[in-house]
Amino acid sequence: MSGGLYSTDKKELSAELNLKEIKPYGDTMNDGKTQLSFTLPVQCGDEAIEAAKQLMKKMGFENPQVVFYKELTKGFTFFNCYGSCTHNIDFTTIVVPKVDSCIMDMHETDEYIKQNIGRKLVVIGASTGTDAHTVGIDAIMNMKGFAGHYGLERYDMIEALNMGSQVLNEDFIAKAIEMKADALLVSQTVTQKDVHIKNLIELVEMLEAEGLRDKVILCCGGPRINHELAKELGYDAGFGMNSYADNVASYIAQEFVKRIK
Ligand code: B12
Repeated sequence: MSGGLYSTDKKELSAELNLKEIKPYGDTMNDGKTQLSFTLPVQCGDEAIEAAKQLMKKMGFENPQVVFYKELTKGFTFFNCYGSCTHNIDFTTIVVPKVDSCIMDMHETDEYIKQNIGRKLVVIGASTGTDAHTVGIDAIMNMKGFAGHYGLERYDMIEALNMGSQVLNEDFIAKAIEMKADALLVSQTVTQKDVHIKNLIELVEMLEAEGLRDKVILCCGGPRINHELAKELGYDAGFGMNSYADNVASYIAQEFVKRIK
């Protein structure tokens, strides 16, 4: 039977969705409802709340509401706010550069390396520079892995070394030379004042100076890294949030095979 209540609702909802003009969804299509939080460097009070609302209007939110506020410390107020976004995006024109490989699981990648390369690939990873965050690189490399995805140390056909955090670029390169690394994995979490950009570029320049850049597959990753940025900085591939060992292992194996062919 067609035209029941459920199918009518569905039809109405899909009729309202216009991919050329998408905006945030709260409980009704196109309502623009958004939650955001920020801190203003002003004394907590009514004037601070009014300032937050006026700022939201300038950001393009209708009906701005402060639903929570708290003094962080003297002279600083934190806000949680709701508002309706007045802007929209043409989703049909979005193009995002992506790592060009097909994602395989651990067993498939091991088998692929056995069949197509015939030896273990040597992969070294580190969180470099002043960055002390280890959880990201551990998620990719540690034997137990992350979110149900085994890390590179568990792969039969990958010899993986995780150097940990705050590894200087020169020490990273020295280890790469010593172990004859096929791939280098850099993790960067802190992006304040673009420290990651400086550090990532420095590594590329140092590898070039050593004549090593073309001899390794160079990848970076982290919560604020994406493939486009990685390419811009001179890396072969970049991996962001929700990436796993499967993604990077598949890429390295397939890229290695491309290069030897
Ligand atoms: C835990 C933590 C810490 C711990 C780290 C402990 C440790 N052993 O790692 C400690 C307390 C040391 C710490 C310190 C600091 N932290 Co901190 N920290 C965090 C926190 C809460 C979680 C990070 C985390 O573990 N995520 C979980 C992992 C699994 O996710 P991930 O890193 O994104 O990794 C995934 C992907 O990105 C990807 N990936 C990551 N790396 C790589 C690499 C490759 C090759 C590949 C393929 C993929 C990949 O794969 C992973 C799995 O999907 C975040 C906030 C948050 N909720 O994210 C802040 C956060 C990262 N920290 C922050 C800051 C500012 C700091 C400090 C500067 C604070 C300070 N003023 O001292 C210091 C920095 C010290 C330093 N020199 O680096 C900020 C960074 C802001 C920014 N944009 O720069 C955050 C976002 C908090 C915030 N909202 O302000 N921190």
